Amino acid sequence: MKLNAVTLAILGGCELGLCHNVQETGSLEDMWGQDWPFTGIQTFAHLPHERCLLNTDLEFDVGIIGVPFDTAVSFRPGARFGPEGIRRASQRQTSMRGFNFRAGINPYQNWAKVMDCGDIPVTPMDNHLALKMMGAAYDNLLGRNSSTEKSTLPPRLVSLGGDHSILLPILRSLHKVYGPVSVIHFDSHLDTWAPTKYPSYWHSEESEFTHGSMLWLAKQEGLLSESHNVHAGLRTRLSGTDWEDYDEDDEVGFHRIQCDEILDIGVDGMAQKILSFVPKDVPVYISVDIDVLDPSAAPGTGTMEVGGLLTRELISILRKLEDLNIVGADIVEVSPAYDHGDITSLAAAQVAYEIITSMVKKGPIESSIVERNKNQSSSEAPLLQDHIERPRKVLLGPHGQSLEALEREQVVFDSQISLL
Ligand SMILES: [Mn+2]
Repeated sequence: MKLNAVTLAILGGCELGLCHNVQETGSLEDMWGQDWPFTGIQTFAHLPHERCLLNTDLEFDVGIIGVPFDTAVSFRPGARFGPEGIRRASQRQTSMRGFNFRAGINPYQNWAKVMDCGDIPVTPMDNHLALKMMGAAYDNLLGRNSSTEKSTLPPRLVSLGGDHSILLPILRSLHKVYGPVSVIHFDSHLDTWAPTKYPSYWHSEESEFTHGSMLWLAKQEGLLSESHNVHAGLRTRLSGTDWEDYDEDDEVGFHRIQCDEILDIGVDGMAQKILSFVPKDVPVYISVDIDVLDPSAAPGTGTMEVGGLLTRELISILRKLEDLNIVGADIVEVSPAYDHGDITSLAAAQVAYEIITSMVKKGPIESSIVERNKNQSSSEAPLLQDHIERPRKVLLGPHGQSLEALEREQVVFDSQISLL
């Protein structure tokens, strides 16, 4: 009888009275290759992990990328720990039990190579440098081929934030591949505020880059579709004494769906309204600020607003958007330090799963859609020469005010403050 090491070990156990009469003949992969949800190094959904930024030859179809950056927030920081929290909360997702009953596919066992690309090691010390690093990282990730031969486009990325400002470098890099994209923005806040809406005597170019101004900045740079962008879930208080914020939001090119509307039109009505603003034949980006959920469902975030969506409602709306050409997505503003029982991170992990499902179910993006989009938009929104470095220019106010006018407004604001 030929004994292998495993059999010998078992026989050894028998001598001690611990024999279970088990004959182990499987390979090491058979015996030890399958993780439980609670074992293993915590990649997103136990997906295979590579540091994609270090291997530009690596090809994949959908990549999860962490962006642990949170130094552009106006209230509570902590979203730099979002990627870590979302990965931890995703551990009960596995390819073995990943069939999405709502969609009818298992996104982890289908045509697409889905992998966890690790994090962008972005600096917390200098936002100008951070913006440059994030842009360079996205250019790196989008500068390669998809794994499938059916696509001539780069892989699609699902970003785990990080605060919402990470959307600016993402849109800059996506613009080079797809032209202006339509943004579906799930958020309780507008995030189209001009930097002047954060008035302060103290100012630098870096201070204009925040988690509430990135969509305004994106508009100035021609990164957004002209009019096929939509906010869903809004319920923020507005500036001043009238609808000025909405007027400015119109100028940035967004349609608005208030969170309260779900009471009247329901989940299906909300989804249909989104689809009425976003054509089926354009590149679409989905950005999910987890604060679109009610604080009872997502307390672990920086700027909570009461009266939000239930997780169930958000998932249902997302599923109804699966026919769109989703070229990228993010889930941002998860701050585990404020979370309770991981419910916010859990919601974020599920949102990522639903979006990955949609990307896989739809199949590779057709290159003809991208070509048409770039040709149509070239006359509307000229490409900037350099999308990594933020243009060093004097930003005008939302109504085109001159710098002098803005300074006069600042003087008025300062005098108001001094009266308080
Ligand atoms: Mn936001």
